[in-house]
Amino acid sequence: MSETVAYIALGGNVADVEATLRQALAQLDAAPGVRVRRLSRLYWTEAVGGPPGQPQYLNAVAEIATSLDAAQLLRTLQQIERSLGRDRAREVRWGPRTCDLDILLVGRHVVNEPDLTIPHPRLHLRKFVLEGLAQLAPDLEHPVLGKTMSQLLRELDRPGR
Ligand code: A4P
Ligand code: MG
Repeated sequence: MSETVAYIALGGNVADVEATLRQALAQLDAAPGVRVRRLSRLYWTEAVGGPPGQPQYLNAVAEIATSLDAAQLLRTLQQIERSLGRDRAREVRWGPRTCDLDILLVGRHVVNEPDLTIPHPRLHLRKFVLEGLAQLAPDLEHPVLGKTMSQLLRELDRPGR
């Protein structure tokens, strides 16, 4: 079966986030059709958006190899989020959460469905995602913007340029 390399963003800011993110990774690696290949370092970041005064987030990016298509991968991630106690019905947009798993990139695929956008629509705007991506894959090109992950990160470090 053919495998695609994909990148997943992990983030959370409630309870013992490091333990939660490590459980998420273990579940991801155990899911049918998914292998975790590499993990960026785990890093603390200031909350972006959402209600004021949220605690910092712990973020990381995982590189996986998968035989799932993007929709199946999204369902797998949402199942893991639920099993780790995430309850979307009680959440504020961009507010505190135990574990958020987002699909950043799936090979060079471009998906524009009502419930799934790949590359992740805010990937290039967010340092908390690009830091991990640029660590794992600095020369990887964004399939729509045509810039590498390290270029995108540099551009965020120099706003207005
Ligand atoms: N969806 C569409 N495209 C994707 C994709 N590529 N990956 C849909 C995952 N999901 C995707 O997501 C809402 C809907 O997006 C899903 O039903 C899915 O069909 P969600 O996880 O329920 O809600 P969310 O996470 O609050 O929304 P979203 O848009 O993923 O939020 P963001 O933009 O990821 O922001 N600050 C720091 N420092 N670190 C963080 O990790 N995270 C957020 C969440 C805000 N601020 C943060 C952080
Ligand atoms: Mg999400």
